[in-house]
Amino acid sequence: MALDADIMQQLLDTISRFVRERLVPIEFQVAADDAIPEDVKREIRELGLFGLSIPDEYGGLGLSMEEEVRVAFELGRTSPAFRSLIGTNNGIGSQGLVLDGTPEQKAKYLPRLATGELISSFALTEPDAGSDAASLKTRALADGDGFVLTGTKRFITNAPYAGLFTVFARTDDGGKEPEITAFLVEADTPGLHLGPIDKKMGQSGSHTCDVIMEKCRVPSSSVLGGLKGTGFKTAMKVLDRGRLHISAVCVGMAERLIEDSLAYAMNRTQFGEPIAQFQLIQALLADSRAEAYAARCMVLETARARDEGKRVSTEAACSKMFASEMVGRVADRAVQIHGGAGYMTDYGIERFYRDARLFRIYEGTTQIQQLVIARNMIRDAKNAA
Ligand code: COS
Repeated sequence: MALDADIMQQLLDTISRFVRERLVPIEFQVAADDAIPEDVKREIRELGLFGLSIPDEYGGLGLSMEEEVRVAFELGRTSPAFRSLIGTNNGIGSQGLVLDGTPEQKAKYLPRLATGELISSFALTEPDAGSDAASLKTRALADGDGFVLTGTKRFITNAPYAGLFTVFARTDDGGKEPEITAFLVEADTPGLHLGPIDKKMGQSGSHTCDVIMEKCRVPSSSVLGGLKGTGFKTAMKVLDRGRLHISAVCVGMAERLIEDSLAYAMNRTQFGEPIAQFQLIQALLADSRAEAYAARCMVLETARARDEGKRVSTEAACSKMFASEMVGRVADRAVQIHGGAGYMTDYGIERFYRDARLFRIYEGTTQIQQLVIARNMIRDAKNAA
């Protein structure tokens, strides 16, 4: 359900001010420490940012998809570490529960996810199952009134502080046709261990690690939605939504980089005038502006269609592909406009350049988005014939 327009505007203004006044000034510190200060985490919790997409009956803000992407535009305007902290509780970590959880499962976990008291992670990827998610090897063997999980999940965002994992595991007999089931697994379940924190190219302050399950016993009540064999579809639906959210973050980052590049170009003087006066610099600015605007329109249009109940798998993949590639080009142009300064760590532009690189990879690579788009086109054409 959508919020009242005035209340929504107030929320956006509050978040925009918080980003500008509290988060942007500590971007360098977060990168240097590879950590978000505890007082800022508390403020993020107090603003209700962990519960943007969690229904209001469970204590969240219950934003519509359009409202959520508008918030993500704002959050995208600073280091992705901040967005990543709340990203799993609003997206891939909670949406399986929101979309397919039983009433008991929702009541048990969603209120604490909405406040940020509990952090959730989405455990799909494995060492040998990334883009080919359905080839996952983690097994869940039925055992009395429960299951025993064994397997390793890789690059799991927020796993180092998660209290709850949505784990995707095979519940079939090991034959060719995989049956994938989603389980809600609490972090303190005996047999669940974490690997060391991964060292990454960018996005400092946001953390991933392996989640290792060795004979990890969970009750039958932990099967998401109480239904075996529906886990893969849950994962795909969650990713459709997540991809749209990430697209909005890409738009926010691009808009921030364009503003920074414009300000730099208007101040930096060469050949006796600000470099913004040179047509070759203007072309870089104009290309970035047009592409960011196109991505913004795609994201909003897709979000509205989803709010109307339409299936937006193709459009979400188009948005993710275009917006993540777009922010890569915008970040590259931002480095170019800043020249030598863009390459130096003191200006922070090179940090965004590294941070942006992940957007083309996680929640489905560009190549997976291409595959989803083309497959859906062919399916729709066959259905129409
Ligand atoms: N919504 C609902 N159901 C969906 C769906 C969606 N968006 N996409 C697929 N499904 C369903 C299909 O309809 C199919 O159901 P049936 O068996 O009833 O026909 C089932 O799921 C299997 O779909 P499909 O045959 O397309 O599966 P594939 O294994 O061939 O490929 C891709 C699926 C490649 C699209 C998938 O593995 C994928 O998205 N990979 C990327 C994973 C990813 O993004 N990882 C990022 C890490 S998590 S942050």
